Amino acid sequence: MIEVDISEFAKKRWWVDQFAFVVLEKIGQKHRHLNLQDKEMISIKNQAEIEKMRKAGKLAAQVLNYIEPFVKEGVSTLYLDNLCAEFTQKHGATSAPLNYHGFPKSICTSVNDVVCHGIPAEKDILKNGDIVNVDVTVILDGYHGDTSRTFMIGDVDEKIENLVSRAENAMYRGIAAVKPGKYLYEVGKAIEKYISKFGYSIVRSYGGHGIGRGFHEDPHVLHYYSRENKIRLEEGMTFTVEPMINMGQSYAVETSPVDGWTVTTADGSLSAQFEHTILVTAEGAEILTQIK
Ligand SMILES: [Co+2]
Repeated sequence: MIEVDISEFAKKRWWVDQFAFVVLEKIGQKHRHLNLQDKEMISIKNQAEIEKMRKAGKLAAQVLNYIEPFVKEGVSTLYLDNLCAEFTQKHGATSAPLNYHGFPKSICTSVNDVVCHGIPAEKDILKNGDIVNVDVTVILDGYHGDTSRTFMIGDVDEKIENLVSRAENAMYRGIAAVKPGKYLYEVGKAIEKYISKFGYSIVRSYGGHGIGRGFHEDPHVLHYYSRENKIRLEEGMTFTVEPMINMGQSYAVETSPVDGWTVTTADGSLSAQFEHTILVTAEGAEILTQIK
């Protein structure tokens, strides 16, 4: 009878659905990957992973707080590197930059016209009026926390002070644009809208990045407006917002042919940067690298 056939079919369907449900549930609990355009693989962190990200983020923030009073006129950037490395180890973590694609130190120290990836060195002594970005990334229990701040040494010219505080504001504007359902390009759009009125430029060759088990995961986060970042934000995504703002009108940068790392502004103008690791939440963004 037809009725029997239908119920048999329905039974089979039910088992297929159950099986699919259980599998999806398992994947969801473990680690869900979203397949987006350009085959970008953005990991969605589950609750356990988020907890680990919070711990790693908090430690990275603690390293910056710890180093702040040492960032003074007369100290070498290598001294800061040593202190940060020691503090990180003491807290059961490792410094992610060390040996990352051959990077030789534990933190990045980028002074004045250095945009990013400056290598700490004994000969690099901080002077009155300098600015220096200290970029810290720790790995704690397998997860990364990445944050940076630009510090001012002694008496800094008012113009430079403005650049630094606006770079920080720009980062917070970008973070404030994060919300599930919105596109990632809103971050760059908000930063660009704010920065454009000062006659500065936003570095394009380097951006923020997804972060988690990996130091640099998808997506690549642009700090200027571009449809390339037409990626729908979802709860559980974790990435950095870290605009590099150049005082000059050109966003062009150069990488040192000598060390292969140090990135400077092409026009020699100063560059400032702030960075936080954030989690996309139902309400917006939770800053993981901030100690409340
Ligand atoms: Co970063």
